[in-house]
Amino acid sequence: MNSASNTNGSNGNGAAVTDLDALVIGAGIAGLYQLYRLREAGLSVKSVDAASDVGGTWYWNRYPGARVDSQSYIYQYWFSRELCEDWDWSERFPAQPEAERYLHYVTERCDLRKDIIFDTRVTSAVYDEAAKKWLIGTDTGRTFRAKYFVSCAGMLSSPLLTRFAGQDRFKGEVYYTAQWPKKEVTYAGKRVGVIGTGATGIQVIQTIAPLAGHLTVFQRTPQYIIPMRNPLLQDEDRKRYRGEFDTLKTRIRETFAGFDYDFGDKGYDDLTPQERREHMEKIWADGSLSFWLTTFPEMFFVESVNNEVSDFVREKMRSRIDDPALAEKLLPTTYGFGTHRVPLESQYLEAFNRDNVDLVDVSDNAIDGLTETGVRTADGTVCDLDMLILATGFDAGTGSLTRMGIRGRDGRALKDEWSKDIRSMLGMQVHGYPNLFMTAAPLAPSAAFCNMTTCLQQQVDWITDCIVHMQRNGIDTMEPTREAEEEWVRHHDETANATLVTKTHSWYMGSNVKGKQRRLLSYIGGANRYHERCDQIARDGYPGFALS
Ligand code: NA7
Repeated sequence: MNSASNTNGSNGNGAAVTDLDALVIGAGIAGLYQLYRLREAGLSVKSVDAASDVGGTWYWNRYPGARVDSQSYIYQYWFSRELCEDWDWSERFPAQPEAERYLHYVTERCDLRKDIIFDTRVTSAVYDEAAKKWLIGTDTGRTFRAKYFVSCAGMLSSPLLTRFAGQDRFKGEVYYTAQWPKKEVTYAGKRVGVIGTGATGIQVIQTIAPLAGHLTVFQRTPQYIIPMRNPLLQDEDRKRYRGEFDTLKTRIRETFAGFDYDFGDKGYDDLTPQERREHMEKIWADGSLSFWLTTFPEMFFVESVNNEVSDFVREKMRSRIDDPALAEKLLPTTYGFGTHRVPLESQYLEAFNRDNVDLVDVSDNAIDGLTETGVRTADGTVCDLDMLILATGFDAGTGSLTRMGIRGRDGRALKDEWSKDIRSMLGMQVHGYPNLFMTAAPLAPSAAFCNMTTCLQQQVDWITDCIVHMQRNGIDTMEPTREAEEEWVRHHDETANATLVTKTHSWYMGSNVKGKQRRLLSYIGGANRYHERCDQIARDGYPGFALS
């Protein structure tokens, strides 16, 4: 197999160019694995990352309370039994430091660090049609030329930072959850404000409520939540999941959402009201995302079923809030349970029962901007603060790719094309961008409806197989045909539009970013069905793709 890595060309401006077979963007879960797989396949490959170390999501999101919502023994790599044998997960749902340590462990064990270039952000990636290669520029001035350009830049890695008028004027401390500093942050005696009550904001709020002098939570949309059951893992637990390594490895690719649990055999209509209640109570007690992803499939399609589940969750939530008036603010009523990301939590609602925590409802009294001293709402009230924490979300799916300056055949720009129409083939390639491969990109199962590590590894495996196929068969370029891409987009939209998910405002639909096209970003037809389809395409010699 061809393998070449050298610095022997120039980018036309006289600067040296590093020639590679493949450049991988990102050194998070997907990027590390992609680097490993391509290197094992004999390609010359490097990874670049804007961060100063490995970890991706778990590098940037080191905010207080950051934690994985997938079970640790599911949230891991499956390519090596030894990695699993030699790593002891300490909790059912690991906190950020442990997830980050795990990725460091894999990096060292697989000797990946030597092929990763840190503190380097891609600023341009232009396809050279004559050379059939990508020329990739970075903010450090370093340039790469590669046949394959593989983005593992993450689905939730482009944070929405500037959200409010006068944001620079605030004189207190400001922290962004997605760019949390490594230094210690203290809350004692301080008036702290948190804007955002998504999965991130919830983790922050429940963690710092007992630490802050006073905490003010600015909530625009209340969340349905599931209490996390998070026991410490014992030796017998670790022995059990290690013993099930092969079974689990197969199982997670066969379920709807890439976990070890799945919908049961009986649907909603097969059960009596009493049985439905028992069914919900039983899954609720598991304290995991299974209540969202396995209770009733009908919940995603049928409004009456969704209402019943939503009522159940609201009832559970209400019982934990002391003040009935506060409960009305904290209980979601304008959308159905599960139609956007359901966070797991620990003592989130109890935080609002504390004397030092206030909720400011900004749903009909919007945040107007920041002043020197705090947050001003539309009614003119200013809430004075010493510290403001912004947990205001991401330009999901598209953001990490559109900011890279990607230009494909005929000078087309991905940013322009996706500003009008977010399209892809299986979420892994885009027509007009030969040999650009993507993980966690729009129209594939991802954070929304799939355990991230399952989907990412499946995509990396598929991409690697494509690249190996091309290398073995002397194929220079691969890109989806317009027709095949159109067919995938249609299937994706039909599947999405049959669900209630497309009726709810959230980052899933891109509606959290002004002007962004409203299209479900993640494929909701099932990670298992998606996986089968991808495999079938590979087995059939890649129909729907132009290989030349
Ligand atoms: P999310 O889920 O997009 O949450 C962002 C939060 O910020 C959400 O509560 C927003 O309210 C709120 N927000 C954003 N802009 C404003 C303004 N202008 N005023 C008030 N509130 C605002 O991001 P997360 O980081 O929590 O989670 C992203 C994913 O990361 C999560 O789903 C997991 O998969 C991991 P809104 O709901 O828009 O009314």
